[in-house]
Amino acid sequence: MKETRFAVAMADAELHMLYTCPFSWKVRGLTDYLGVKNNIIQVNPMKIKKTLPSSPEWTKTPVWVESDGKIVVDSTPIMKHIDSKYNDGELWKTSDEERRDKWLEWVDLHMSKATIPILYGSLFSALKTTTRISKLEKFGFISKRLYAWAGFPIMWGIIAKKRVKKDGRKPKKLWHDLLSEFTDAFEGKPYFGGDSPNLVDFAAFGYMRSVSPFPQFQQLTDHKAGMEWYNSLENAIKT
Ligand SMILES: N[C@@H](CCC(=O)N[C@@H](CS)C(=O)NCC(=O)O)C(=O)O
Repeated sequence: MKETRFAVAMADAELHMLYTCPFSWKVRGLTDYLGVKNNIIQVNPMKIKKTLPSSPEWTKTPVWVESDGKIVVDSTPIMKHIDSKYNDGELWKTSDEERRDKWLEWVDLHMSKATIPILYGSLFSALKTTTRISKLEKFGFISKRLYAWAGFPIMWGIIAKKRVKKDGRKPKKLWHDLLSEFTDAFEGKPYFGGDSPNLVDFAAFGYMRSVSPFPQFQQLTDHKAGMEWYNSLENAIKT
């Protein structure tokens, strides 16, 4: 279903993304699942404002550019756009719009806030994260080194500490609670969307997927229901 649909569609849409950006992964998981071919433009994190095609009005990743030049911004609207254009809106259709909308909002509100604490919540994990990010992202020669060493005290000391304190839970506990709450809403099915995933699944997947290149991901792997969902979605995306 996926390949044929895209075979007739345009081949050169662009996804401007940061490799470690959770919002970018919401879109990337979806395009991979649907088989929507696109050029992935990995943005230099230090040059976002200068290089994004949506700049200066919108200076955040992800940004989606259609082959006709139409620019779509903001991860959730991008997901809806892609599903509607390449998939007849199948992943957005539901018999219970209230449930879908409520949970999409929940995912965007809560899961988005859980990535920073787990990645930067302690000084050591912050160091591991910035070092890894400096390797994964497309930095320049100097900014790569600067980011790895100067980035972690900032992320830990200023941003993550405040978030962890505000929530009150350890980052691992926060993730486990969120995964339980989310998977409990599946009503006995393998996905939020039922027997197959829908856009709410892909939104949640993006947040979790963005943590996966980091060693802290290990802290999530003992959440049974969460991992079952994550792994089966990952397999569905690959096949
Ligand atoms: N609501 C936006 C948030 C996007 C966002 O905050 N992206 C981050 C990277 S993960 C970014 O580009 N930050 C740069 C900035 O805020 O200047 C979405 O869902 O796409």
